[in-house]
Amino acid sequence: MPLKLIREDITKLHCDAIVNAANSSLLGGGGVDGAIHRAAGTGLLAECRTLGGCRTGEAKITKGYRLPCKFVIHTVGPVWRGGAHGEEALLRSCYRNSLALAKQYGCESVAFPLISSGVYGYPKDKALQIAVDEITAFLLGEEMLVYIVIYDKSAFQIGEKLFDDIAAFIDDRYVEEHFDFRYRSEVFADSIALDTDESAPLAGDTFAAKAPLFETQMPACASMPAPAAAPMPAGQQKKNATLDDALKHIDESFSEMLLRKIDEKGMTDAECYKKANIDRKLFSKIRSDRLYKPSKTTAIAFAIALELPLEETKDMLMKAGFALSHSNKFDIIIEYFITNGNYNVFEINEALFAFDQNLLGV
Ligand code: AR6
Repeated sequence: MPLKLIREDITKLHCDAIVNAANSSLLGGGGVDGAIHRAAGTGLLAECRTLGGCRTGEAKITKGYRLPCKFVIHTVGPVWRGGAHGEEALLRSCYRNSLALAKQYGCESVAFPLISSGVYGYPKDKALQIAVDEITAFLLGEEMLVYIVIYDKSAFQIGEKLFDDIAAFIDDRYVEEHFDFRYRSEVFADSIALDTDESAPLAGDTFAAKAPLFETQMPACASMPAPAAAPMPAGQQKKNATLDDALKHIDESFSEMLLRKIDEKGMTDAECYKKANIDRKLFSKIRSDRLYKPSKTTAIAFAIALELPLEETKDMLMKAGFALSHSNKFDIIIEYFITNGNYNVFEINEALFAFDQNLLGV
């Protein structure tokens, strides 16, 4: 089952367990710990007193009391002391131990705050990376719905370089779409925090130089006998091949195309839906219903899991009745990642989250 990034107060979540970023006394404190104790009431503190504290990197579980969740998993993150004091290993073990406890108690859904990233000072981008790494590694072998809860937007940072690249890519595509430069200011009004320097060269140009070429090259025909008629230009041959291919699959539904592509890529179903951040039940529905109509985010999530190039992604979306356009940020961000050959659905979701867009998967 999938990983979801959400912006919420963790104490409001109706899931089986929420994780508390506690201190080793387990007797409450500030930050998320304070919020959880306040919302749970004194019963939680009374149970915590019986636990004998908790060492850094370890986790203990209690009931949820007045919280909407069944359990609270208390874990103690490391205090950031520059990174050379075993902080990373300790933070990883917070996630591992908490997830192991959630599994042991039969939880189907669990929500994490960004442990150590507040009072304990762990750099937020690193803390997020570790959370995503550990949770996705766990989900490869388990069925659980795991949330990473981002409380305030400023607590969330994707790399500055990535943010700037995507912002520039959006800028470039919007400009392309709206063409007339008089519209640029309106376009910017709709962009989120795109503090682009108008006098700087458009970063889209830089991007074009970096972007990998996706179209497959036709085999060279130098050694073939000279044809009687003038040879078809390579571009035309390529178009015909694509057209032939498209015509062959013209009646295929979204579900059929998905299953065919999974076979062609030599993937198992589970590899595909996990990579797409889609849960097993939804995948089964799509598999068993030839005419299933997925949401746009689901359709794209599968195209990403299958690592389809842009044109095939568009074909697949079309089967579900959607298109990618340049007049919407979500679509442009997807295009950015595909043309950069980055098919990591979790990294894409981090970027979509940073730009306030819907996330891929369920
Ligand atoms: N829901 C979700 N996330 C929250 C909430 C909330 N209600 N409140 C804060 N956060 P912190 P730490 C986020 O400081 O760094 C306590 O005093 C917050 O934005 O709660 O592990 C304990 O007793 C941040 O991103 O935990 C310990 O002494 C994240 O939760 C110490 O702080 C973690 O911030 C633990 O420090």
